[in-house]
Amino acid sequence: MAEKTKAKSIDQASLQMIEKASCDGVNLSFDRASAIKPCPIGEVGSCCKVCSMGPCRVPLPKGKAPETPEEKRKRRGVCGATAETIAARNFVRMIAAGAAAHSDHGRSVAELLLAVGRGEVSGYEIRDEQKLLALAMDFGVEIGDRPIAEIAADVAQKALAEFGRHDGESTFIKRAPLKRQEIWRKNGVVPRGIDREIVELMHRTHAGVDMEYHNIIQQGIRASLADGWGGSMIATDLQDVLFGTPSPVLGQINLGVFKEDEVNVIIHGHEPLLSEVIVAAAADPEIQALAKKAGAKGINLAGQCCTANEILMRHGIPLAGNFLQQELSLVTGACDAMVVDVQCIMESLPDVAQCYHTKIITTSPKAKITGAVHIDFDEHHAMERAKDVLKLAIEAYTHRGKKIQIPECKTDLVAGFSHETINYMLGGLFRASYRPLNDNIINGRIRGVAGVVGCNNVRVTHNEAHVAMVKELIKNDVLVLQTGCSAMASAMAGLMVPEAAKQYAGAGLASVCETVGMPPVLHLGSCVDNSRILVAATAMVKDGGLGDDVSDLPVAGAAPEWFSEKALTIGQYFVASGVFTVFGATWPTTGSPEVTEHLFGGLEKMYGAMWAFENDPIKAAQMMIAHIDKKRQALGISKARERVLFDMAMRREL
Ligand code: SF4
Ligand code: MSK
Repeated sequence: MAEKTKAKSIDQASLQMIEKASCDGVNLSFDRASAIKPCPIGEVGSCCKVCSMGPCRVPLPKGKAPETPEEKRKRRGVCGATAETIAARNFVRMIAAGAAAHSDHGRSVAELLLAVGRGEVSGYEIRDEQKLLALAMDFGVEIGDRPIAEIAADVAQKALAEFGRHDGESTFIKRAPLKRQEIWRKNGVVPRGIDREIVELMHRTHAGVDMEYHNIIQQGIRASLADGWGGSMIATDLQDVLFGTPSPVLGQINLGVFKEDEVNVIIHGHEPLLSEVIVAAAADPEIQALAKKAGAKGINLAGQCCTANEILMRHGIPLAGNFLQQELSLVTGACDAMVVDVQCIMESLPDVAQCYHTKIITTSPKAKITGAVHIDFDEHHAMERAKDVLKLAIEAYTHRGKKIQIPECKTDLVAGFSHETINYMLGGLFRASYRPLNDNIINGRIRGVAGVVGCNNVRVTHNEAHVAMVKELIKNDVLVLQTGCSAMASAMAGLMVPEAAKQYAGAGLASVCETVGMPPVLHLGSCVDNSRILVAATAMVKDGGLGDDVSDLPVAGAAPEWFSEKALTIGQYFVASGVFTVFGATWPTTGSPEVTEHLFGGLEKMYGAMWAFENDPIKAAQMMIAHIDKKRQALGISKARERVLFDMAMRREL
């Protein structure tokens, strides 16, 4: 295999398919990335195109630093906007787009819950009544002896009202530690309605409105919190109510999950509304009979990107792979249909599919692609639509060509570590709590906790940074929590099975994992499920012994291969929630040293946490570990000590 090809991914199955694509004459994102170099001015946030007098480019002068005050004074757009304003505006507009995507996902789930509560749809039910009742209490919905459907409808309406809340404070803000809430209030960033914060952000970044970069960043933070503690949290909680709160489940990942003798259907995107029904439809006798009539042994469902995480966690459906493997799934020649909903879908899919027999099926009125078949998903006719999708896949199966090559690569993983599962797994049914986790952090067996999340980015080697970073962290006794495509990268590398603890984790972390029977790297779900990490961090604070705010905890966050605006939003709400967060791949504000310095330093004084950038995953992991050690020192737990069991005399003295 050519060295140039090897540099594209660390995953053998992906490399095989990249080679096959080249033989098949298929143009992949990997090829396009070689052909299109990033614009060096746009990449660093120094290009403004928010009005028709531009685009204005305000790059740092090349080759001679530092810039003189006179040069700096002149480095402005036509309207007079400074490089700081332009970089800050670009940065927060990315946050707004990410927050909008997650939150619109949350809104769709709330609308479905309302329809279920009102009895307007079939094929869905309330799967986690306990979680629904807890939400009812959060929202102040009367429980009494009312029917569960009625409570569900009221909860859904309250959730929907969160999006348009005109003033006051977003309801879930109260879930955060009290000290964190005070920090937000002091800084004036407690979000109101999600829609309101995004609209205000877009207003403030219109030409000629907010022109002070600190102030612009503040609104970016407010919008990010509206996502993390609002839209995303609503999505996660209501999905758990409707589809069940995940618990540990064994699954498999990688392109080897395709089956040559079955109709292979990939479900790709983010929202589980349709995919949940497709899972049910695939087992329907009518569909099974049609598949057999077409000569297949059955229907083989697999997921891609975060829809994959959703159906894996709840049904054990295998994962074909992460973001950069979506085109590669088609290159196997064995993908009969790829059905997509929203987010992280490549527009090139119909073009790649033309080389094979694959049907690309869009399902959301919000996300159509030229060249794809569109079957409008409507929850009122969910089962019919799901069957329509599968019938198209069965039809496509009969047109399979000869270009089939399924890599023999698939890896086991255990997923489904929701906050509730971690609570139960560590504390037990009758004493569910984070106490054992906190105790193990205090006694030093676990050094700290890291949330490693986010995407793939074709500008860096596929999966390499995720896997290197996670291995470095667990080797140093840091328990890793993961979501999204990052979780899939670790799963492909075999880090998400309990046996990985012995092979890869430090002695302390390995001993805890072996006792509990858990992997050293926990899969918490999809992109919106980063809200589970916020809840877990808060539970650690509330259980005591590790300070009184998230910023006191020995925890850190990272997205080493991010590409999506959603990842930036997640990073920003991590930071604003008190979590030191390191990004890799690229950083979008370096065109303004002042804005970058504010994000990488100034925010620490305001929020007790800041951003950092480091492209080397080992160095980035070391930065996270250094931060964890700093927090351990501040907590007075930097020296490992065994837990002392108090006898009665010691208790009395205490
Ligand atoms: Fe140029 Fe100002 Fe218009 Fe931006 S808003 S494109 S800096 S004139
Ligand atoms: S799918 S946002 S590429 S993690 Fe959630 Fe993966 Fe990033 Fe999309």
